[in-house]
Amino acid sequence: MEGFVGWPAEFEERYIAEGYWKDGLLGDVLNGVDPDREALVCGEERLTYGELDRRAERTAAGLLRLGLKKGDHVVVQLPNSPSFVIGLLAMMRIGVLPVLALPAHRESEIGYLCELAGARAYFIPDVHGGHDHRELARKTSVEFVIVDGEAQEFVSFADLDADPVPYEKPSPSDVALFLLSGGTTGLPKLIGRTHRDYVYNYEASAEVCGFGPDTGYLVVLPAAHNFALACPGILGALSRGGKVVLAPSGAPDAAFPLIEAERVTVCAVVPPIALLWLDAVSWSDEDLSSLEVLQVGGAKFAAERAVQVPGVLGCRVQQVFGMAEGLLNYTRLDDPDELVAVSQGRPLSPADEIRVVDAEGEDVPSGEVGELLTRGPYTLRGYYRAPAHNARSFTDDGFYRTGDLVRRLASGHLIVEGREKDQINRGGDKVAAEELENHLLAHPAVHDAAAVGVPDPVMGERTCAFLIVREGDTPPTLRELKEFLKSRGVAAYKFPDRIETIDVFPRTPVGKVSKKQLAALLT
Ligand code: J2J
Repeated sequence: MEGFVGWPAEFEERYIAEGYWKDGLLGDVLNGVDPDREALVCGEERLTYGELDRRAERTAAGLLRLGLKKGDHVVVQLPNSPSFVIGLLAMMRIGVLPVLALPAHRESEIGYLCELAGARAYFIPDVHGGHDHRELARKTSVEFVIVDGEAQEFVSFADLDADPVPYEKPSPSDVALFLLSGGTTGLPKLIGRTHRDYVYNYEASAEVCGFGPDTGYLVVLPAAHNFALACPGILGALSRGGKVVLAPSGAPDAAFPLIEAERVTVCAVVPPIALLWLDAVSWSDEDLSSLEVLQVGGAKFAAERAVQVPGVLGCRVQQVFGMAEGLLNYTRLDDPDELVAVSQGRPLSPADEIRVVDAEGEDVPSGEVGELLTRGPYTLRGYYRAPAHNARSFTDDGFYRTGDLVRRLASGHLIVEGREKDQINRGGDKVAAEELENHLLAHPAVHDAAAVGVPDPVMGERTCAFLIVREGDTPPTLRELKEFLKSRGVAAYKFPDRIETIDVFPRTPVGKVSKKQLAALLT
């Protein structure tokens, strides 16, 4: 596929020979499970594996009838709903590639994604969280807009239901879907994941996390996020005959009743949700005793809080340090408590190659902090259509520069110590500083802008925008600035939480804005 960077032949041969890559396809994830078992629960809706399979097959036929074909790209922006799972399975079966946008994305992100991916269709809910996605769709120039709900002038998802037809399946080495990178530069990047690498991603994860037919997996993060989708996530649970329960959010009043009613055994959350749950048990009376494992990842979960989980929530913690780019680290279910509390886990696969390097790219002595570089059977070799960026983000021999600063223990477990990349991790939501700065620079009163993360007890970090205001102009208030970003169609999680005005930016010796010194001004 044009624009996709695959693995060199010698690595492909090795991953196949050593059994990491099999011939599986993502669209076949339900195969082999008893069709009468319960697969998916969302609100009042309950689907067995047989029903889910039929719905996916009929939707696949509907997509083909609409005119979509193998190799087409579709930007998918759906909340946690059966339509997301059905639509995704349908597309994967016929080799139509979903580009997984987040529900919070707006014109700025969606327009860019449609363009970069060359999307033929955009799949949305009618209204979600008070936002009318059809209005957003009218601003794109895709051929087809598919709406789950009231379709207005667009194609209704319900109408995509058609009698199954024969179709040509994709090949295991084909790109199956695109995930979004958290981003460090002006614009987010697309990560092409192939059938065989993503099947390995969820199957190996399901193995390490002990998923099986008795698994009740609660989805509280956006289903489009790698963590909730495939680590082991929805796909991992379905592949093992488990039950997937979709929640609208991680709010305790949404999640706790579902844990009790559906006897949920495992859930993936970001640290702010874990903290919320730790507090909420004292005032909630739901029975959470079915919960066996709380997976926490996306941002660093403090050891002091991790140790509280078993006593307060009555379940184990599993720390997950993952990335849409590939590499996943999990603490193992039988790791000693101490390691589970302090570390962010160790690599999923024996074939994951890890290097911890200094600024010169030399390996640091064991136990010291350095940048994490990685290569492996489910880690990308390049972003889609981004050759200039790829030249910086990968070493010559194909290691991905994660931008994360880690320390490696003798056991192979990693401790995340910080970040080198220009990104703010706002409770697991990633904000590329440069992207935000470019939006801020468009404000008429802003001469220059720098976005930095400020430590926050709940979110881990919040976003502070340092502004140099044009001479004679008054600085915008935080509210005005948010309104401005909203008018530019920027997702709300990227809005600054705070603004500070400053006369000049501190600079590093090479003349770059020193984000470190800026952040230090706030403490
Ligand atoms: C510290 N930083 C972490 C952790 C991710 C599972 C879990 C998370 C993601 C994810 C994911 C961290 N402690 N436990 O895709 O499948 C930061 C790192 C990393 C970046 C990746 C998954 N877990 N991080 O968060 O693509 O900086 O994926 O490089 O959104 O989040 O972000 P993202």
